[in-house]
Amino acid sequence: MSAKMRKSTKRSVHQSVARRAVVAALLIGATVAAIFGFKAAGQQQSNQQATPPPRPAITMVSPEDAAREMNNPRSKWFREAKYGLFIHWGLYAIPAGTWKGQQIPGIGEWIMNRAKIPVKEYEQLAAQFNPVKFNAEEWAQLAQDAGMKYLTITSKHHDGFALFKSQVSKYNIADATPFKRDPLKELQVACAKRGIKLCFYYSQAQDWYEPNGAGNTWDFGPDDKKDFDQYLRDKALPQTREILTQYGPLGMIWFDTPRLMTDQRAEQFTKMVRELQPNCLINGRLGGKGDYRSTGDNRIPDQVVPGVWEVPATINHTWGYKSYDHDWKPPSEIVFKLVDIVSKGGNYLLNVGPMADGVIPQPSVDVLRKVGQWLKVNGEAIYGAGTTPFGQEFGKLSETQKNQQGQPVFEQAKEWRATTKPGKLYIHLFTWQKEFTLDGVKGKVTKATLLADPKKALKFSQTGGKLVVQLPDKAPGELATVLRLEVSGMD
Ligand code: FHN
Repeated sequence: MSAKMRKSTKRSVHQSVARRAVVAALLIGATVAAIFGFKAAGQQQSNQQATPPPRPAITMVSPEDAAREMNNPRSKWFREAKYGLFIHWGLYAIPAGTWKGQQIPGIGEWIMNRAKIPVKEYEQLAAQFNPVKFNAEEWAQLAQDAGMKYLTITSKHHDGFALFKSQVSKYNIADATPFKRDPLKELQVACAKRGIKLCFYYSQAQDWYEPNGAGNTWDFGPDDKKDFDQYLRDKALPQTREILTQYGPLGMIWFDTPRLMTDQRAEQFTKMVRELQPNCLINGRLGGKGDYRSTGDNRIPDQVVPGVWEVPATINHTWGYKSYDHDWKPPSEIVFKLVDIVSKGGNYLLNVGPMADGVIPQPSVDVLRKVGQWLKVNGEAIYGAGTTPFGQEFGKLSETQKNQQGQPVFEQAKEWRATTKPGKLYIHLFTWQKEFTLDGVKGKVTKATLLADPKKALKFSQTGGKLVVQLPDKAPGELATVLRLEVSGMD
């Protein structure tokens, strides 16, 4: 890449990052509010002056609990996988963000809630849902081409509509739509063929279709007047049983927004999962203890976080399809985020929102495939890789900028990141220079190569912990370049 091209790529990445930062801030506020059921900062009443402290990206746990997460044999595949495909698909793909001619603000799959659509109206979407272009093979192939090792799809989102054949509720794709097929069955077959772990998202608490499910106050009144246990007993638990028994071994169940969930209620789900599928993971949003932790949506911690965790993230600004959200993150940003997350110890669960006809929007497909090509060359530095031994590359607390609470803002640096494997150090370079200098190297570097050109040994010199590597004049590709260092005595 020429210096001019690099400059303009860098500029366009920065511009799009800045533009997206504003929307992301709004999205984070809305989704945090969605999970915990309180008003986001922008929705505060005017007489409430105090700004709540920013929520941390992730809940930290004790070193003992982090070690427990890491040593859990059930999560071995997940710790190695690092990168998964999230799919939010359901009836909300039909309105696609617009209801009765009005664009409804917020995330697409929340349209029923945001527009306060009565069940009697919303449920009529089922009669129109006929995704004849849905092709499980294509979706699973996309995940594979993208280098994603697991696929997590909404078996039932908050709108209460099941994307699978259910005996528990007729409000499901096989019984209530002209489509009649069971996409989850088809995905089971397509994923198994490709060795992709199939995982199901299931909204255990919010169910806006059910009088006693959490969340639908416009049809059914306040949540605290509901018989939530009746809803769990008659729908959420038996449907969880169905997804655990109808689709072969699952990688995980991804529960979400644990409103009204108590330890005791969560325990009923945990017990069922453990009994029916002892190897199936439980994510961190059930309401009790899961096998790992989720960060807030689109929240990447600033530093290494010990333990097992995952960042659920959007590729534009919605999970469910919205016809007018075209602000796709470019491949350079997705690669950066993937590397950043892996270098800090997490997994990246990146979402696409298929349209109502069953097609995944082409721009998102293009981005995923581009990142997949990068992973074909550089996957060695991602899959099963450990955290950075450094930390200085993440950035630092600002000396001038403060947040609303008066705390210094973290200024993220984006030049490079590091991941590790036994005897190997991988330096992911996001900007190019002819010489790369690294301080604080432990052990002795014996060889330096680029994953993109592994046969060519690079010249380097090491003095104590300071390493200087001579790089080629030009970066070998458009996206990050990975420098592979073989190191003795670093572990
Ligand atoms: O309310 C949901 C939202 O619709 C989406 O499913 C995300 C994905 O992490 N989870 C909740 C908000 O955090």
